[in-house]
Amino acid sequence: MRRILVTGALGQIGSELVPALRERYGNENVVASDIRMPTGQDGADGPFEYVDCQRLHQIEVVLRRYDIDTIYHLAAVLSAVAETKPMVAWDVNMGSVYQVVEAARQHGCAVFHPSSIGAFGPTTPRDHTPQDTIQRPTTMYGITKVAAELLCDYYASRFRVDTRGVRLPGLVSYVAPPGGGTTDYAVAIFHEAVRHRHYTCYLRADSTLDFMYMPDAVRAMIEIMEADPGRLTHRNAYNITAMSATPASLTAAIRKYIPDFVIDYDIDPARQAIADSWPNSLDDSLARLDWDWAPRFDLDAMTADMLENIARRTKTARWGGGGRYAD
Ligand code: NAD
Ligand code: AKB
Repeated sequence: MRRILVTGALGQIGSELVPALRERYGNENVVASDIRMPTGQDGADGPFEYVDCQRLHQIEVVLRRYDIDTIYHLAAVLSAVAETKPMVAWDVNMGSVYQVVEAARQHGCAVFHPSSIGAFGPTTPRDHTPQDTIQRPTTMYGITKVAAELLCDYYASRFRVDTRGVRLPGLVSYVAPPGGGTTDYAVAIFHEAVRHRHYTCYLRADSTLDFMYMPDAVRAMIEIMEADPGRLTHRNAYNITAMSATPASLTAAIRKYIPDFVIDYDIDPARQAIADSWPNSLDDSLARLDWDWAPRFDLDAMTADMLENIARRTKTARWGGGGRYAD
């Protein structure tokens, strides 16, 4: 049975990954941690620890206290916020991943690290972006993601730390709000469609990016850590994707359920520039070959599930300002 520490556990991914890990490995075997403290029911079904993962000692205390063997390292600053605070993003993203792999080396832990489509840049082939290709990102977020991919590979080859990871596309979910990324519109559009039948989008109608529904992403993060290491031709940063979408195609999918939904556009040049530097679609064939990765939700299935769940919760739901959406 694994004993797992999740860093940055109160964010968009951790809010769904922690319950999934607890269901699979047992509540007491999954320690959630963050630099924010849980509110309401967050983390109530298992251990929670304050861990600033820029501080090696704080990580080590928890690894020892709970006899941890696997770290899911989610703490980070996302792309849009990183462009407004590049030095903070460098410190948090690089400082935390370095302390985590170093703690893992000293304590014999495996590490999951989520990279991103943000690890690519404007000179990367945009369509069916290959697994191994040009990575010259033009954002601070992307720079930290490429460096972290390399650092995790280094710790795997140099110190035999079992580091594994995927390059996630924009994630769509209804449980927790996204944490300041370029792809956040693809979450907000569903909430605004249900509540107001109207959304003002900060990206152009034709901005094409890869997306994935959170249940698929959570499953991918568990499956890669359980994959047969003998089959893995890469340690880190497997391309994975579920769909390529635009604000216009999301709008069309939503209108099948909410025909009077209206979208208009007020372009944010900063986030548009980031989106324009990222691929249109990833080639995830190596993940499919090496560890049988396959998404279950396409655009229509995700849209139906998002709208149904948001409608169910919407009477008192609100943007949580960093917490969960309230039921
Ligand atoms: P998020 O912003 O929602 O959550 C990040 C969490 O990290 C927050 O709860 C924050 O309080 C915490 N944190 C920040 N600094 C910390 C520190 N020093 N120590 C401990 N905790 C700290 O992010 P997310 O969407 O859950 O993303 C998690 C990871 O997945 C990140 O590495 C992100 O780059 C990656 N990723 C996310 C997406 C996506 O669409 N959500 C896509 C690609 C990659
Ligand atoms: C962001 O937009 O920053 C994230 C990501 C794709 O890495 N959602």
